[in-house]
Amino acid sequence: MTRQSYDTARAIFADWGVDAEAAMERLRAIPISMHCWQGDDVVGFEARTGASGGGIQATGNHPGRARTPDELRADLEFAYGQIPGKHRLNLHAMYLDTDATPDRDDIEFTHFARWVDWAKEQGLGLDFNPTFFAHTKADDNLTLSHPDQGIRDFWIEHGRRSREIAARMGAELGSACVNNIWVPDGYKDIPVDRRAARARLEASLDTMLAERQDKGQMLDAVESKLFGIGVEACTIGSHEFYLGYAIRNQTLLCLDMGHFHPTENVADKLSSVALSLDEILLHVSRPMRWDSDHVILLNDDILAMAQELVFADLLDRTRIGLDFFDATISRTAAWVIGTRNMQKALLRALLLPRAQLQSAEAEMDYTSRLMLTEEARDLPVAAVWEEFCARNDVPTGAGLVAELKAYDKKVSARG
Ligand code: RNT
Ligand code: ZN
Repeated sequence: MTRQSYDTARAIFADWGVDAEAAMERLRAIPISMHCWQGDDVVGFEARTGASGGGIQATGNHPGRARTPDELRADLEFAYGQIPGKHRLNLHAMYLDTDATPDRDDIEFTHFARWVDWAKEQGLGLDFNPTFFAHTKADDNLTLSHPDQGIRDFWIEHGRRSREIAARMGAELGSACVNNIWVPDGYKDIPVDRRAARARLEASLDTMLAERQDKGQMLDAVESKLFGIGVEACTIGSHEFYLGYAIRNQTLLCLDMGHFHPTENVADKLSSVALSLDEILLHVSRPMRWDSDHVILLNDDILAMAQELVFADLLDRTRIGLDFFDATISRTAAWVIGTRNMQKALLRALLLPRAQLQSAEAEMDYTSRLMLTEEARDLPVAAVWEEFCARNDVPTGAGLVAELKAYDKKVSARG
């Protein structure tokens, strides 16, 4: 597409009362927190002492998995190079970069210092997550709610240290680091004392979060889930559990799009939870039949999410994180396509004739609302996206495909 088609598109949007320049400017200022774990199939870089395979599984055997922090950083640099704008990296505690071999209750900032130096160099913000899975002490699918006090204490210490690391990351980078807590805790078969398990989880979280951290440096977030493999009957950290917890403790609530019943509309939840919470964290994902973590497509779910963020004025109160991992395709292509899809969805939402749509609805003129939403689908969003990419010096179309393929080929010789 050429400059001319952008100018035409801009004029078409102007006819609809939409300022394409303002939309691009807004989009440019929305950081997406890209998750490190798509790059290596959620394996991490721990010395394998306490580590175990349990918890989260990526499926597939596409060649080119990053095996070291240096390989992962190289892949990330490539990926960010194909994504317009400045973004963030979401690190998990098991991605430490050190010759030391600390167990999870022994991690410190120094084990992540190389990531921070690199983030400074690249102009990236960092987010963080304690890792409560892939460890022998999580093999029962019980961590912070484990009946054994010793195991709970081990994980509390891990979480406490993660918060300190996150705070230091935020301080070093001058941008608050979100520290997101997700635990796999639950029961395969029907429990008889859900209350006790939830009381233990709450008490552990309270201890873990007791130390005050500067909100300008780090923000706590808690992530709920409906069910997981091996915990079909009961997840201790359910949606209701964490919604209440987040409200009582003024943490962020993390809504993962794969963590609800497949017919639930996660976009619909934003305006409700926002009434009781200052900030929200999203894990944008694509569940297929269950929490399968497929690469996000530019589909209705993602468009609805983006539209809610824009129309409910939630962009400034929402941290957009991604959470998907597919090991059957190029991992770098997965990052790039998924992240760009989130941006495209946001651009599409920013380019909708919001004032007209909202006033039609307020006047109960649902016919106009329908006409507008459906006619707006044909607006030349692609020309604006093309222009946005050109201005940000990243390829589109065949050029992008060639870049993604070449990089995938380059890393395919990795063992
Ligand atoms: C698991 C949660 C969690 C993880 C990451 C790796 O179901 O979605 O967010 O995917 O922490
Ligand atoms: Zn998640």
